Amino acid sequence: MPIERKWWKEEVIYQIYPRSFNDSNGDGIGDINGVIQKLDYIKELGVDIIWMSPIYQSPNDDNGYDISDYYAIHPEFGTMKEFDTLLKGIHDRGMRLIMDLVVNHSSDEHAWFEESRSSLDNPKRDYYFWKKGKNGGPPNNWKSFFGGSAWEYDSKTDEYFLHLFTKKQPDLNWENPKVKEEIFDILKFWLDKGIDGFRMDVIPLISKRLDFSDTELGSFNEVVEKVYSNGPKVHEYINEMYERVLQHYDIMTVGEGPGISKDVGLNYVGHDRRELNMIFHLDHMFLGHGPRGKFDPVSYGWPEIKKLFQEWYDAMGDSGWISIFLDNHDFPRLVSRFGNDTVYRVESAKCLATMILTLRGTACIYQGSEIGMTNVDFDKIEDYRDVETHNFYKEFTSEGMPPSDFISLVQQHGRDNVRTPIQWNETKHAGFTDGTPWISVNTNYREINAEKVLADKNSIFYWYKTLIAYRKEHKTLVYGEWKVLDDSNPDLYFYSRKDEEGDFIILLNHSDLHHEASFDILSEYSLDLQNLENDMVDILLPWEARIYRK
Ligand code: ISL
Ligand code: CA
Repeated sequence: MPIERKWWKEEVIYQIYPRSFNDSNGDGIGDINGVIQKLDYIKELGVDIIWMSPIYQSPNDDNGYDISDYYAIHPEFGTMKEFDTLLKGIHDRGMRLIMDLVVNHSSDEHAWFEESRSSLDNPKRDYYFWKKGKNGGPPNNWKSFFGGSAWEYDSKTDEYFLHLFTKKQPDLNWENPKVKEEIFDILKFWLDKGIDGFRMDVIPLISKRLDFSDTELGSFNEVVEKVYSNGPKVHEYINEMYERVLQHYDIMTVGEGPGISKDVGLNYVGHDRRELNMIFHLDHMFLGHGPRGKFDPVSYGWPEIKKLFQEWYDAMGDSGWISIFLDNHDFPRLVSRFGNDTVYRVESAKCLATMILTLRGTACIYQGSEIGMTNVDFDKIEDYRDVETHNFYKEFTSEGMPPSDFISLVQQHGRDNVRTPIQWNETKHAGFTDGTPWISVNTNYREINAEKVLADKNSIFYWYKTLIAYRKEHKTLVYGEWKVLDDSNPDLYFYSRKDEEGDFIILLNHSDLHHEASFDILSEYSLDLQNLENDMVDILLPWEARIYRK
């Protein structure tokens, strides 16, 4: 069967982390009106689909990924009326909006949980997972993603509740049909408002292994994959969501997939599955995570990254679909992690952009990548805001790690690297706010900002714009077969995209070195795009990217 053509395969996603995007009223927090003010900027880039991280009512223990009312906009972001204006502004510009759906867990301040915890026989008790302790401790040895036990004791009823994330994010019990009804109602509410789909937070985690047995696995990633993710009823639940709700709308869904390996990916996105349209698999994001996760790093390089891209391409075949991305609000800035954010910042940002927009999968760009924003180097724990960073700081330093050692790990791997305010211009606080930003602006904002890239036709911004337009013009880059042509040099990525409509070769140099590139086949092609000025046909400059066409 030929690969199916769908708008959500062709369009490009741009992720907004609203807290850090643009503050319109001087309270230091990015907001809906701030996004509205920048819609023309987003449109200028040429992207089609805006994914907004959560803007619902939330105590903000995990910046909105802990929702206390799924039907309300958090006042710090604005009002429902402003949301409607935003949605209209997006649609008027021919773009779409997808919202974050966080229904593996709610906030502990959600009315459901407040009732649930109030007594053993409360009708909402079974909205969450409550268990008796074992040997004076929690029911099992499961650990939370953010450190410590995944169980929290509640003295009121002398039981523990499950929270795979922070203790303010209790896991919802999808076994309970009433919970599913509540969730389907939430979906319908937002879809009926006219949004264009959902990014589904940790969706493979929604079905639990109900024996809650201890795990003997030593690495956290393995625990996620084999114990937390891909539970026995996960496909039943997602399929039910599809049959009951999703299929009735012209929308897209992308599941965030911690624990979804290439071996089970198609179960979520195979074209006949009636589940999700695509997944953000995290395999390449989790590269470098040691047994205890990101703050326990191990080394890796391009060979491992390329191997994963190959495996996922092979696993999806023409049936399933993934998104291609190199960072988001949970992982370091792509140019700092995969590129060179000092000497070759611009070159490497463009080179990585070329990869994102020429592999097979829906390209997803995280806010600030188009400016070339980098990681931050805050050196005090007080400068960080992320609950993950603070929890692991306590855990690791209490075990004896010197605080400065932990901080250097955070500077490389922490989530606040991507959560500093967007650098709009060189005025105070980078033009993000007239007040005091909720998290400090990266000190490099005078050098790196939107105003600067917009004024320079050779900037990263316009390279993205060119690539996005090029990909739209040449659908072969969306649907065409992908083939690695020569894998002998680990610093080079050399592949083709081909179908009956077109024939392309992409040549990328992922390194700070010059490399020879005398491939015979290139003589049959003409050079269409190149990220740097270089007349030497057979020599690639550091981080050079070229697109050839026949
Ligand atoms: O960043 C990670 C931990 O180091 C990832 O494992 C991340 O926690 C995981 O991918 C799930 O992320 C999603 O759910 C979390 C939320 O904190 C993240 O922001 C969100 O993307 C809980 O809702
Ligand atoms: Ca604000």
